[in-house]
Order: sequence, then structure tokens, then C-alpha cells
Amino acid sequence: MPSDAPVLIPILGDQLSRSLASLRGRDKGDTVVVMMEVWDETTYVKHHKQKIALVFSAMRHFAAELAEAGWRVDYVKLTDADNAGSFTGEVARAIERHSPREVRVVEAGEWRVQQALEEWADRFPCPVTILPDDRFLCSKSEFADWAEGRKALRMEYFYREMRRKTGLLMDGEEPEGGQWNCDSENRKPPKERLEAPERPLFEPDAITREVLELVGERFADHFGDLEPFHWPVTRAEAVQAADAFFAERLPQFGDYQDAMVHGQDDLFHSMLSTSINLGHLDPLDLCRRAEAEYRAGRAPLNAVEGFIRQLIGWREYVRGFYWRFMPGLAEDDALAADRPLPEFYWTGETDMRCLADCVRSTKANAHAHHIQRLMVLGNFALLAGVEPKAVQDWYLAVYADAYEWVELPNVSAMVLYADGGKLASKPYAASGNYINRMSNYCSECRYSVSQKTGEGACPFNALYWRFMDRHRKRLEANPRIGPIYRNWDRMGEERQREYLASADAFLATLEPAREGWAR
Ligand code: FAD
Ligand code: DLZ
Ligand code: SF4
Repeated sequence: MPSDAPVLIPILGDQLSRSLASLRGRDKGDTVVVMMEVWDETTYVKHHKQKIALVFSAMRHFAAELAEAGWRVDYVKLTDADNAGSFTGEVARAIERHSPREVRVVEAGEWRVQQALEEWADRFPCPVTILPDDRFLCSKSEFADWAEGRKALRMEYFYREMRRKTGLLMDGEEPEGGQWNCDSENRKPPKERLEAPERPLFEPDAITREVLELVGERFADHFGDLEPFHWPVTRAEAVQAADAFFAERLPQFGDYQDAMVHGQDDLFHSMLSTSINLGHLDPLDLCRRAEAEYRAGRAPLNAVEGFIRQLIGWREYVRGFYWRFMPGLAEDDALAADRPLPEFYWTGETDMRCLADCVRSTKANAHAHHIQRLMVLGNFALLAGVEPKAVQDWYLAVYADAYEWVELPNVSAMVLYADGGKLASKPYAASGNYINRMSNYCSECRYSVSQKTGEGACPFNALYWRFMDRHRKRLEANPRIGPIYRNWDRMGEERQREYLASADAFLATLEPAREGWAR
């Protein structure tokens, strides 16, 4: 190996941070960065077209910025004739081109990819160093220490640790305002004419247009609309999106965090998850900015605490949870759910207005907000007993912010209770009442939310009781659910039979998804 052999730094598509551990402090003259567009990553599930375009465009912009800053960047396009199709294949080719003295890579976000990285040391002729991804506040080992010996891993207690660790919204040893969690102040139903300020929409530049053309040609059979495409694809654009969120949406983010309005796809949400997950925005920076808005009196505590809780609470927590329970988490099926995913998850063709609107937004924008994902799309999959693998594939395929480390705990544990309750103290199961309270969907739905059984009744109502009845053995002892069974028992057998018959009749109308949508 020549004495001037460089260090090879592979950067994966969700590692687009200038302060990435593998780049930090490195001598540019002694380094080759390799970035790779590969078929394996685009097709391990058939991602929404906008997600592929977003990742490729962001990667190409990042490579150009690194090159402009003086780094030597070797960028492999999907269309390169010799493209090996996988990270391992492409790094092997890069090693042939550059004869590096070492490969240094930051650990992968997804278990699947990390397995491949861990084989590199045996496969390649030079040493391979895998660095921890320190863009997270809580390392994998810190989470494991926190989880050790606990029977239940409740996010709330983890979150308090993260508040103490960062000092965010702390008043000495106590939480600012006297309570850790303003969740109960994050549930205002939408007002008649609830309208959120427009968010910045980014027009595709020449790099993005080239990518859009590529995706349109090569991934035509993937789910979702490719255009209009307005995602931020650079750090500068992501910062602009964050600025607009803090200035215009944050103050009402708290009140309407759980609200849903037909046709309004993001309300007061930040729409920053894609930029955070790609590495363009640092979650801790965002939390500090949110806190500054509160301290300056420009945003109320319920908004700022709610936002910070999502980032240093839920986001960090699900990442720790993922690594603690993989690979088993992907196989969990505590409720033995075995129904195929209904076709309407892909087409949006259903008379259930709430579901149709959530799928519409998913298809058009590669996005739906949290309560749509949890309490409409997720709630239906839970109540109908859809098999976890099919639900996981769907969520991983359809959202522009989806990476397995964040998608899987949300889907398997939070939505489907497939982990048997390690994450949530009870299933997030709800009847039509909840959706009616938190949205304006029901007033124009062909189903009646107040009707409990029969052909015109909101299907969520009977499905809810069917779910409760089926899982009584497991759930009745749960102090948060047990009392619900008193209501069920009071109905009497005949009424119960009507509920169950209604649910079964509805389920019998569901068309299973055709093959080939997700994989
Ligand atoms: P905001 O409402 O503005 O929240 C701010 C930020 O908090 C988000 O950008 C995100 O980074 C973080 N956050 C909020 N909730 C969660 C959560 N439950 N878990 C982790 N981070 C959270 N988020 C993803 O980033 N990728 C996914 O693949 C993903 N899959 C999900 C699947 C299901 C079934 C559910 C219920 C939630 C999922 N989420 C996922 C979490 C959440 O829905 C999205 O992060 C959010 O909708 C993104 O929009 P936003 O940036 O406007 O979020
Ligand atoms: C999501 C994605 C896609 C669609 N394509 C690529 C790609 O071609 N090259 C790449 O480096 N990353 C891509 N990604 C993101 C990766 O899937 C992501 O970095 C890993 O899954 C993290 O473990
Ligand atoms: Fe959804 Fe039921 Fe309301 Fe229709 S009535 S929008 S199906 S909750």
C-alpha cells in the first residue's frame, strides 16, 4: 500500500451532516469521500417516488457542497454502467479505485445495513472502523443502561432523563412550569375554519429536476405522486423551513398537535422530519431554538414542550428502543394479527372519509401527520387485525421520512401493540368518537359516526368492540382498559352479537392489497 494511501469515508444517504463523526477533524488532502446511489436501497421496499427523489437530490447536493469545500468526493450514480447495486459492492469498487489504507464509516441507522457494514472488516483488504452516530443525544449503550432492569420502558421517564441531561425547559432541578408534560394541553379539537400559515415550498433546481426525471423513468411502478415536489433538499433550504416554522407555526403547534382537518395536510406541524432524518438539521439545535421562542415570550409552554418532547423524547426513545429490540421487533406479533393489508391503503378508494383523506395526503405528499398515522391509518390496522409485516412495509414504503429505526417502533409497538406492551401501557385503540372529536372528517362521511352498528354505521365503532372482545384475556387486567369491559358487559349478549356481526360484515367487504405494491 503506498504511503500516501487515503482514508476512504463512505457516507450513506441519511448521513448528510457536515459534522458527521467520520468527517470531523479529518485532513481533506488525506481523505476520499464515497457516496453511492444503489438499487438495493431504492427497492428493499418500493419507496414512494418522492422519497427516492428526495434522498438522491439531497445526496447530490451534499456531494457538491463537500466538493466545493475542498473534499475529494467520488459520487456513484444509479445509472453508472458498473454500479454494483449495493453498499458493499460499491465500497469494494471504491477500494479498488483508491487503494485506501482504511475505511471509516459511521454506523448505519438501519439494522439491515448495519449487518452489512459489520461484515466489511472480513471482506475488505484494509482495516474498517465503524464510528458511533453521535448525532443522537442518547447513545445505544446509554439507552440500554437506562432500560436495564426496567419492566416497562415508558417514554415519559426516559424523556425526563433527557430534559435533565440537556437542561432544556428546566428550572433548576424542576421542569419549567411545574410539570414535565403538557400532553393534556395538546389536544384542542379543530375550530370550524382552522387554517395554518403556508409553509415554504421549494422549487426543484437543475439537480433535482435531473433526479425527478430519473425517478420518473426508473421507478414508475412505485407508489405515490412524483410531482409536485417541494421538499427541502439542502441544509440551507431546511434551515429556511425551520425558520418559517418557528416564526409562524410553533405558537399554535401545541394546541392543535392532535387535530385533523380534511384537505389540510400539515396544519401547525413542522414538516421537518425529512430534513432531520437526512442529517440536515440537528434536533438539539431545533429544541434550543424552540426554547428560546418560549423564553422570549413568543411561544407558549404547551407548544414548546410538545415540540421538544417529540424530539428529545419520542425520537430518541424510539431509536433506543429499536436497537434494544432488533431483530426481534420486526417479527413481533403479540396479537396474532393475520389479515392482509386492505387495497385501499394504496389506492385511497374507500368510503371512510378519514382514511381516504389520509391516504390521499400520503400519496400526494409522501407525508401524513402524526395523528393521521397513529389514530386513523394505524388505528384501523390495529382494530382490523392487519398482519404486522404488511403494515410495517406500507409505512416504510410510503413516507418520505421513513427509515426503519424510526418507523418500526412506531408501527409495531405504538400502533399495533405487536410488542405486547413494552412501549405503550395500552393499545391506542379508538372508536369513531375519537376521530369525530379531533377532526372535521365525519360530518361529510357516507358513514354515520353516531350510528354504532348496521350498514351505515361508522366501521370504527363495531371494529373497536370486536377488537376489545377478541383481546379481552390480555387486556382486561390492564387498569387503564379493564373498566371499558364493564360497558361491554352491560350491553347484553344480543347487542354484543350485533356489534360483532356488524364488524365481521364490514371486514368481509375489504379487498386485500394486490401483490407487488410494497416489494
Ligand atoms: P412534528 O409534529 O412537527 O414533530 C416534530 C418532530 O418530532 C418530527 O419532525 C420528528 O422528528 C419528531 N417526532 C414526532 N413524533 C415522533 C415519533 N412518534 N417518533 C419519532 N419522532 C417523532 N417519523 C419519522 O421520522 N419517520 C417515520 O418513518 C415515522 N413513522 C411513523 C409511523 C407511525 C405509525 C407513527 C404513528 C408515527 C411515525 N413517525 C415517523 C412519527 C411522526 O409521525 C413523524 O415524525 C411526523 O409526522 C413528521 O412530521 P413533522 O416533521 O411535521 O412532525
Ligand atoms: C432511502 C435511501 C434510498 C432510497 N437510496 C439510497 C441510496 O441509493 N444510497 C444511499 O446511500 N442511501 C439511500 N437511502 C438511505 C439509506 O437507505 C439509509 O442511509 C440506510 O438505510 C441507513 O441505514
Ligand atoms: Fe372516519 Fe367513521 Fe368519521 Fe367516517 S364516520 S370519517 S369512517 S370516523
